Amino acid sequence: MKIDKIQIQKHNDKLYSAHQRKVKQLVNENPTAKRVINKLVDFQIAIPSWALGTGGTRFGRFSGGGEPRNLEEKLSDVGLLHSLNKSSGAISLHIPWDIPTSTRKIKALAAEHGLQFDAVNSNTFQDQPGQKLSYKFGSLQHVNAKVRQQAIDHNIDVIKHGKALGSNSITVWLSDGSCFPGQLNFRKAFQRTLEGLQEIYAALPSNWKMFVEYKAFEPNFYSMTVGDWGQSYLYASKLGPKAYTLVDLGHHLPNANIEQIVSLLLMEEKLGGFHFNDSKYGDDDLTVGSINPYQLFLIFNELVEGMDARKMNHATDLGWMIDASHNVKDPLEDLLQSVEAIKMAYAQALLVDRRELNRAQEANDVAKAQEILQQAYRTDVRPLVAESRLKTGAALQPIQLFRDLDVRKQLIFERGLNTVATGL
Ligand code: LRH
Ligand code: MN
Repeated sequence: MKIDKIQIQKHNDKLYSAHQRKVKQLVNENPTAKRVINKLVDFQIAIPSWALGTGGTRFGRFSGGGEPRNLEEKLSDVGLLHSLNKSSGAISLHIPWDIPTSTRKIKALAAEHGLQFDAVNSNTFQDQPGQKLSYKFGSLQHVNAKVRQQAIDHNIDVIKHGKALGSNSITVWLSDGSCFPGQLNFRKAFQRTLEGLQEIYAALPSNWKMFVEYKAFEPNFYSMTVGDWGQSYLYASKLGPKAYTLVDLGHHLPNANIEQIVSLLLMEEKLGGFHFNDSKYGDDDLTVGSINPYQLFLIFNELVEGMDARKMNHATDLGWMIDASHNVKDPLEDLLQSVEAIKMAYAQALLVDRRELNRAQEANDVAKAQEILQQAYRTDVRPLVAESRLKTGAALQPIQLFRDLDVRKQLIFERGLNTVATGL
């Protein structure tokens, strides 16, 4: 299903005058508003190929119907999101869930939808049909060298798929770890994992990056072999300049100060990118900004401060990706909300008066510092995000147009009620 320019134009025409009034007021009140709008236009967020269907939990899965049945339909769904918000211009594939039938056809289809291929993801957390050796007790950490080699070969294969599609990075998330004390020799597990990552690193094309994603627990519940930012930083530092850490917001222990972690990894030039989502308890993979939008703002506040300190390009120098799973919302509406939340947090962070904040910090004026931060956070930037969409031919209110056009009903009509998308 495609949404054409006419449908978007008609939608925008209805909303234009009210929108214009709000933007004018914001631009009058914020001298940097125009700069913020232009920054938002360039800021693209990659959509995970594994989050276009209904996820579910071990207790149950309640599909909404019309889910993509193959990679072609996944590209079409991400293309649809991109036509609505012109902010989802890339897809992140997961191998083997999304092995292209024809790389040439898939590249052409992606180009047709205006999509790039962001980081490719390997999968050594499941045993595939016909797989020789099991990953039950881990992959790169495994006591059996043959299992480790199988995992190394898989990751090198994933790099090949990514290279053929025009991607330039791989995300390695290892479910490796242990569930009980005594089960694992932590030192050997680390060293074996490092050796495996070094072999994968050696297979990286010169312009590629490797993202080492850490996670505190699940599916192992006593130790994870890449369990926190420190361990990921250790691997990335020992691997070399093409290796970075990847911060999945849901992969921290409760109350971790993620914005401080981000600030330090950025300072160390070892922050590679993000898997954005939100959570209240564990790796809940909920809609970005749905539980703790202030934390998301504080993370972007550190990102803008740290990236400007290193004169980095906000849009291109880090990996901006969503990693979510949908149990009760329409997957596409959920993703539209997540992209919106990320762009709102970025816009608010761009509105922070850095000179005043620095002056307050250097004067230990704690209350003043909070006032400056919250002035930006409490600014309703939605008209600026909408204006950035208007400037790129996208919809002023993507979810409203998604519903007005009955997109889900159309997808169910085209694909049926019981289609199941590969992924989580
Ligand atoms: C692990 C993770 C990882 C993906 C998987 C789908 O929890 O965040 O990034 O490979 O989800
Ligand atoms: Mn993730």
